[in-house]
Amino acid sequence: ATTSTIEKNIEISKQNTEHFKEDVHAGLRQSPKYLNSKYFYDQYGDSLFQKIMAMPEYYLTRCEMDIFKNQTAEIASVIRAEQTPFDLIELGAGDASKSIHLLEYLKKQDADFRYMPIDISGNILSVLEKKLSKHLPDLDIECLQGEYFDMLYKASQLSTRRKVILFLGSNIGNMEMEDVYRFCFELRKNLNKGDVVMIGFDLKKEPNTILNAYNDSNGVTAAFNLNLLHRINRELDADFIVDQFEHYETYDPVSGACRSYLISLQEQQVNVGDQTFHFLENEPVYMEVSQKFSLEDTRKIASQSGFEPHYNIMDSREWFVDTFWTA
Ligand code: AVI
Repeated sequence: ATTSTIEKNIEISKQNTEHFKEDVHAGLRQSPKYLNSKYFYDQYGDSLFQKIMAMPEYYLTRCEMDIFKNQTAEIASVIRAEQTPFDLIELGAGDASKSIHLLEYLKKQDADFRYMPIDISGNILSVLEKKLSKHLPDLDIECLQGEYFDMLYKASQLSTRRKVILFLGSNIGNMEMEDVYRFCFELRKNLNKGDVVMIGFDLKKEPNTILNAYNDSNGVTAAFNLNLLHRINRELDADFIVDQFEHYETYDPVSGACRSYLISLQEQQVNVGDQTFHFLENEPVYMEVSQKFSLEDTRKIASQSGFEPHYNIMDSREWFVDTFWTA
């Protein structure tokens, strides 16, 4: 890398840290206190999430894997209904463990496409790029690190081909319901008529099955939440005593919201950079929502944001749906 790219990267990393600090400060001033789960994914957070995906309780990955492994031809025929070249853009690609089956299939079919994974984590993107260059050396790939809409805009500047957007793993569930609507509306605005989106939604089901997926007995999900406090300590010069917080999970079968909290086990003060926050004993810090949906919810979200619901593919137990909407 040249001196100017190194300087540019240092500048970007400084700006990211500044945003992170502003978000943490603002969140801890709110009532209830709040930390945004998009910051879970530093290097250790990525590895904990990989562990979560491999847990027997975390059924989501296996459900969507079932769809990607066993209904690949169906997925390909929906996204290739129009036989024109396309950009396959994956929002929050992670290690692409599911979409890799689709990529393989499309390559075998000799489909004309470029794969553009977008992720907030530069760490996971470099892992992904290495994995794909080994596994699918002929794949045309362009990794984009950053926020979804910034990178979607960048993707549009790089090419004018038809877009197929993948947003898998019920990542959409990590938004509050009103943000889900706002997000889908914004997504539609960034697409052209005929573009396709494929979104994975985790469906409402037996409540304990859902709760257990986020409250595993080995404490991996707890460590995943608590890791954000370690990250804040390291990156924002903070002094959380991590042992003084406990993970607490809830699931409301009416609204479909599964929410995680960290509970302060004692009254305490925490410094984050130049600001001090006061925690009461048993005060919750709201960390994350993992929203569960009905099929009716997904149709409503599509039509209210200007998409045409087109096709649904579910796993064999009907616990998870990948919906296809056209712009
Ligand atoms: C990334 N996201 C879809 C996960 C979920 O299921 O909400 C994040 C997660 N949080 C705890 N376990 C998994």
